[in-house]
Amino acid sequence: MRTRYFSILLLLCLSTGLFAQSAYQPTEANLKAREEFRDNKFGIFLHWGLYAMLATGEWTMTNNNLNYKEYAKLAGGFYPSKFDADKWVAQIKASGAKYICFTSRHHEGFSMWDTKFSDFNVVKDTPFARDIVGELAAACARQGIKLHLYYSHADWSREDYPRGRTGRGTGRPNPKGDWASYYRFMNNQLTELLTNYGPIGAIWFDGVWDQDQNPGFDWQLPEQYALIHRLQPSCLVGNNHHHAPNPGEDIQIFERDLPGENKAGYSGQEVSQLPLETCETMNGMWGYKITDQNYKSTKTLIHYLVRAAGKNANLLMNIGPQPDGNLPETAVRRMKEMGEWMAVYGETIYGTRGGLVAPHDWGVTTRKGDKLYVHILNLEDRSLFLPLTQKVKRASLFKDKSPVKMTKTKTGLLLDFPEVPKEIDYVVELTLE
Ligand code: JFZ
Repeated sequence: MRTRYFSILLLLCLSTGLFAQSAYQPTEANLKAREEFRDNKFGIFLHWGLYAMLATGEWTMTNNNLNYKEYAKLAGGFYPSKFDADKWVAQIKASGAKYICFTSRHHEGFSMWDTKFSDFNVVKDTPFARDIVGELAAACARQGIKLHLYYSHADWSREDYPRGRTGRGTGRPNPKGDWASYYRFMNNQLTELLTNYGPIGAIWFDGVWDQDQNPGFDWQLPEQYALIHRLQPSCLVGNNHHHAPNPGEDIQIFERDLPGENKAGYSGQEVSQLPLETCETMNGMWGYKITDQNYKSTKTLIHYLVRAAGKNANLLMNIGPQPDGNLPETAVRRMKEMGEWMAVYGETIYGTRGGLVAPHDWGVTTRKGDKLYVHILNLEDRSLFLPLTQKVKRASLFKDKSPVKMTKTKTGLLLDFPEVPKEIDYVVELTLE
């Protein structure tokens, strides 16, 4: 009887992944890196690869069923003459972002660094012949900003990658691929990235969803994650799989939606206790798209960042660099304007955690030490009620520290303003007792 109970328990544990969960114990260094990640709040995502030359986004290869051997010829013309890693990093730092996440290899399969494990890379296969990841890593180190690396699990060019839901029309023979070979290849590449380029803040995986329709497909993620943590214990593992986090992951990623929301259709998964990050595009596409000038306004971008912070999440805002190596002018301007705002209000964002009042349409709250910052983004009244039961010592306008009238009620706190808040973000600073 006892053994039967035990085996049922064992089965339950195995099936819920409990055992696997307890197998991963993040190191002290990793836990510290997670908190630093939370404190950083804002990163810039860069999608750059051969697809930039086609200027229709990073999915063109599969969307247009481009043959992988034809596609590979793009490399022979890749010469981004304006590329200057230090200039990029300076432009990005001006936004107030604290990290850069760069596509080391996207689904097209082209490696943006000097890899020994595939000739389809920026050094061996292009006239440019410069190690872009290497130059970016050096510039980041020089200018004191963290580098994260996006790494695609899916690959539309490699013959050993088992055929998935996308990239079916790229002409690769052998739909079965050779999983053992592909898995070894990925781990070799990850080892290179985590050995030759200094500290990497995170590996940002994407593409496991490509095998969603192959039941039983095993990505062997736990071993891959363990490899990363062995090489760099403070490197955070994140995976854009659109599910609740797996064991071995250090951050939870959301795509185009804030945690708990699902307008884009990629979310709906539960929100975990891990550090959260949500990625969004500055225009409508991740990779460079020449016809897409539909950039979000600076106000919209700041609101996105503030709302993310209020939900305890980081914002990873994307830019698709041009084929000439420059960042699009509008993106650079938006970053500069966000940075001007952050220079004043960064105190209410960096190092904060989601506040004591739940996010609302009017705005959100962020918290740091004894301060609660009330970010009013969209209010049509001259007063705001906060269902806040903590004792508040003082209320003032963050910008000039002028007092804000507050009235305690039975159920919370009522704030009164001289006029309806009109600013991008009207920040009231509450000092808690
Ligand atoms: C993924 C990538 O495919 C995309 O190119 C970009 O890198 C973004 C940040 O992440 O977005 C997805 C992921 C999954 C699907 C679509 C887009 N999907 O399941 O169809």
